[in-house]
Amino acid sequence: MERTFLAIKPDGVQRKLIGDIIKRFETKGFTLVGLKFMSVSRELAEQHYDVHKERPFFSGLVEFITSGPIIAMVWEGDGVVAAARKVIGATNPLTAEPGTIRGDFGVSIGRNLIHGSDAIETAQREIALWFKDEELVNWQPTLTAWTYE
Ligand code: IDP
Ligand code: MG
Repeated sequence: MERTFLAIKPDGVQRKLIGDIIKRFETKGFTLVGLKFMSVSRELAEQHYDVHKERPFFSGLVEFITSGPIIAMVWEGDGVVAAARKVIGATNPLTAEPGTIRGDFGVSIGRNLIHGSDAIETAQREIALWFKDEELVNWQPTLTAWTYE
C-alpha cells in the first residue's frame, strides 16, 4: 500500500490548526500509520530540504522548520502521495484553490502550514529519514470495506 510523509509545520502548530489539518486526511479516507510531535534538529531539517539547498530561500526554510514544534506523520492509501498533494494545495497559499489546506488557511508561501512528499520515491526517502520502522503501525481500519471498493 502506498505511503506518504506529511508534516504540519510550526505555523500550523502555533495557529492551533493540528486538528483541522489531520481531519482532512482522516475524512478523505486515508489511514494514519505514524505520528509524532517533535522539535526538528538543524541536521534533520537540512537533510529534509536537501533538494532546495541551492535556492535563496533555503536558510530561511531551515530556520523556520526548526523554530517550533511540528507534527510528523505517515499516511497510507491508494494514490495517497498525489492525492495528499491535492488536499494540501499549491505551494503559494494565495494561488492555492479554496477547499485545499493552504487555500483555506494561508496567505504566504513561507507560512504554508504543511509539507507533503511530491512523489512516491520522495515519500520513501522522507519516511525513512523521519521515522524508524518500529514507529510505524501496520493496521487495517475496520471501516476499510466502507471506504474502498
Ligand atoms: P512544496 O512544499 O509545495 O512541495 P517546494 O517547492 O518543495 O514546495 O518548496 C518547499 C517549501 O519552501 C515550500 O513549502 C515553501 O514553504 C518554501 N518555498 C518555496 N518556494 C519559495 C519561495 O519562492 N520563497 C520562499 N519560500 C519558498
Ligand atoms: Mg516540496
